[in-house]
Amino acid sequence: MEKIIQQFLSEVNQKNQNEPEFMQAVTEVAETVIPYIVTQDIYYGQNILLRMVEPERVVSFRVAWIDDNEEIQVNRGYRIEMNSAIGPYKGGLRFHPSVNLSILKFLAFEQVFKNALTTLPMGGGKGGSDFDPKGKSDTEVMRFCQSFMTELFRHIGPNKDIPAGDIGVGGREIGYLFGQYKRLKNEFSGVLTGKGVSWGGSLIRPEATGYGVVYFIDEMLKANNDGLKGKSITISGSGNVAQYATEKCIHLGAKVLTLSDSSGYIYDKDGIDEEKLKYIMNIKNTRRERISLYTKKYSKAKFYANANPWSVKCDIAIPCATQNEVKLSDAKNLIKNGCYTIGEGANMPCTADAIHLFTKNKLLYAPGKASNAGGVAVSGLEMAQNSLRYTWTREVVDGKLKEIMSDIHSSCVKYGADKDHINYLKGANIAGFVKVADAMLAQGVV
Ligand code: NDP
Ligand code: 2IT
Repeated sequence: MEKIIQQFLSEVNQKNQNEPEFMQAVTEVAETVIPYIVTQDIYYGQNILLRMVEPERVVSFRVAWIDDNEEIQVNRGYRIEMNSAIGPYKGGLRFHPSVNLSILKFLAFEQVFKNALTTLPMGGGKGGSDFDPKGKSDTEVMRFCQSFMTELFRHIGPNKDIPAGDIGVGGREIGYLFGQYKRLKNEFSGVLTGKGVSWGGSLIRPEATGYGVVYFIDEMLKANNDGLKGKSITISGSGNVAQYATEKCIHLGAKVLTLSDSSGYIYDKDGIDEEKLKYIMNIKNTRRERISLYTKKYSKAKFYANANPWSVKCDIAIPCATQNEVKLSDAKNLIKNGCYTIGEGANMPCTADAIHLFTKNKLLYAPGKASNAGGVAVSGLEMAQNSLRYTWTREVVDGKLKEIMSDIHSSCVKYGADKDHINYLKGANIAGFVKVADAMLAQGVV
């Protein structure tokens, strides 16, 4: 088995050199899915995984724009259209200086499995730019978004490819992107998700990823006759996902001790309550400032510069910032301090060796493609509402989100049950694979 997996990976690596994040995501899937494929006559010999690692289409384009000093800036834009077997391409846009082909291909690849898990008809894609929104004025961000969409619009559409937000792309950016698409196409359509509620957005979409990850953790705990009440939680990040994961933890009676950004983390041993969270939302969403400001208002809390929160003692850790933010040494610290549950809010936040350690120690480990699927699931519900030209209430959308997260948990259990343990990573990868592979087989050699 080891040999078959290595042969596959070396073939993929040959074609994708210098793409470490993409290879990391493919390796994790290959290690869990190939052993399953070889036991299934319908999949074996069809080279389905080999087809799945090749994007259906990759677009890269120039984004020129003029900054406030009237200087011409040039960024690179991308859209990876990975797989459309079960629906139109769907996935976020990331604006961050680190963005490159490898990162977007890993995100698009994971998105294919994630979207399949949601039970909704969405293929997988991802895009973005190396543009850094930090320190830019609103008008600079607007000009950038308009230039970006002036090229992207020809590749997307409500039945073709539906982008959304990700790191650095929130409500403000989706607004500017949507406005430009509408001008260029003279069409008001559900071409993007994460829209404002008064212009086609869905209630609960801003909350969905953060709420969803906590619903998923709750399902894992319930399966072990456990619950969130009274648990101490460490969360990284302080953006969209981290904020609403914090809110849901508070609602369910858990104590959130930490949040972070790229400058460091804050530790509040009394726990972050709703009032404190509101202040964090003000710092991050309105003032677009650093998380360290928190300690100016709440002086009992401490700020640790250039560090992550994984050395803080907790029961549950929820990484919600970025890829590879939990390394082997962090995993060791977490386990040493008694942490027994990890729910990934971010995409691929744990390195491969960190995951191996969690699995070896039988922690409850939820991979992002299962546990953070709530965001894209509610994006799917936004698309459904746009098609119906109708809006559902908060309660209806939240109820559907809860049901979807519970269904994803069941799929992971179905395909991930080992002797005395549920391997959620294996479960998520195989369940996602089966759905996409069946559709690809039915549609011929494509
Ligand atoms: P935001 O841009 O709202 O927030 C990102 C947060 O992570 C910020 O606090 C940011 O700090 C921090 N961060 C980003 N990059 C780094 C880095 N290289 N090192 C340290 N900290 C970093 O993004 P989201 O909350 O939307 O996304 C967070 C994660 O969740 C990403 O992995 C994303 O792919 C994933 N995700 C998001 C979904 C969504 O619906 N938004 C859905 C599913 C997954 P700073 O402000 O200093 O940059
Ligand atoms: O990683 C993700 O799932 C997202 N950034 C959300 C994608 C979406 O289409 O809502």
